[in-house]
Amino acid sequence: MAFAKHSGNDITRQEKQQAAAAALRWVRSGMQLGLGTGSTAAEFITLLGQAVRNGELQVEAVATSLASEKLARAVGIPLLPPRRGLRLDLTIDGADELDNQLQLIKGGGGALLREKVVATASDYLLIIADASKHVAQLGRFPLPLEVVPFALPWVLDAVADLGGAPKLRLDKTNPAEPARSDQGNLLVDCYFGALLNPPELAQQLQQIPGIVEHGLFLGLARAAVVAQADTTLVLQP
Ligand code: ABF
Repeated sequence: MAFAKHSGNDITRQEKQQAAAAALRWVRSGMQLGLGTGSTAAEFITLLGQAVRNGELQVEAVATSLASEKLARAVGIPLLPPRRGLRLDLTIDGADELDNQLQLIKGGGGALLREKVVATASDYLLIIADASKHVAQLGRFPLPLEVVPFALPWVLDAVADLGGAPKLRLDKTNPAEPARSDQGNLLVDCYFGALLNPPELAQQLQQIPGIVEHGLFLGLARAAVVAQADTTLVLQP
């Protein structure tokens, strides 16, 4: 009997779906939700849409990217516009890396600015991830920055001075052009290596004018569901 050879991608896809399904159990009708960005968050949005369409859940949501907004509309999730005083009960989002203290690197999908705005407006940020995202120490994944175009040369100098080996992210479909965030800003990926002191690095980056946002999410996530093989690990610092 020939056994289907599971490729790494199949397993990762299964783990993403597993984490997304686990996160759905945290949602209650009446909640105002934040919807994350990336492939794991997309799995969650799709599952949530099914629950909304079949009447299991009544929720409203704010999306963290135009892509997630488009998907949410397509699957029937009612969307909320940002407004003063709006607090979200729960935001479910992915991450590029997460450690045991729930310090995160995010922004590989280019949505770090809206993700951090929505995470900060949320009472509870739940991260969903496949096993490959869970690391002992942040830094294997390059740290994304959102940068105002005018400031780019000076930001590249300042990040290089910090030891960050900055690289301007190019558009995936047209590499002759730089990638753009939903806000039209540029994205820079910084190779610092292992991050020995994420809070200190966050402080240093926040001093550089022209950096709109960085991808270190510290003290924002309350829990994470990490799917590994056929189990889900719930991390709560
Ligand atoms: C998003 O989730 C981004 O911050 C991050 O890059 C991405 C991870 O994407 P995926 O779930 O596709 O691995 O929040």
